[in-house]
Amino acid sequence: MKKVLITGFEPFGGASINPALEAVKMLDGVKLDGGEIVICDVPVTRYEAIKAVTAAIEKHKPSYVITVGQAAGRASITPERVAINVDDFRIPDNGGNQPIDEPIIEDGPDAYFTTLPIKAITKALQEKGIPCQVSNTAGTFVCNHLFYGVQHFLRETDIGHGFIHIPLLPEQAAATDQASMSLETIAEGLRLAAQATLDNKHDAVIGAGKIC
Ligand code: PCA
Repeated sequence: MKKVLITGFEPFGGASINPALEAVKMLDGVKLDGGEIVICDVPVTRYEAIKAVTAAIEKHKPSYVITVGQAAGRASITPERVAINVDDFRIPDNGGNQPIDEPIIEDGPDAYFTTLPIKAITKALQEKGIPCQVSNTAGTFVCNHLFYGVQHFLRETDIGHGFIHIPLLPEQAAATDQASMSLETIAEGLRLAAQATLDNKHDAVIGAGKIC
């Protein structure tokens, strides 16, 4: 039985909740067709985040890893295409770190592409009525940092990994004009993403390009 490790970030920036962690907690032990979900929680702290996920990879020995974080303002679930080798933190992380234009891995490649079938994932969610779009930037904060660091750790393995950003919960967005999505929809979207990952060894050829 293949394991899919799905990880969720803790709250950050003074917030008391992170929908990534809440959704991932709902998926612990969930059975998939041909697999099972295992989870871990991740501190929003430079390098500690990478350490938490690589320790969980060593413990669970998954076939696939899906790292998940909150992206305030996004209206859909967004599988990320690319991680870049730069930390440029607009706010301090939970450890008080605020690097500006520093590499994540000294002498690492400029970028890593996802090794998840993000077009197939996007199609699977859209077909179930869950808003989902490929994203071409994971930002330059701890989410991109984790995405890059885990890709680097897995670079010589056949373990697939990618990052998915999710919207705020309605209660987080209630006093703002930002988009939101219910916890149940986010969790179901992540479950479908894990299933689509197991089902698609090769990604679907579907256009998701953007003109700025
Ligand atoms: N979102 C932040 C870090 C943790 C999280 O859930 C980000 O997008 O970088």
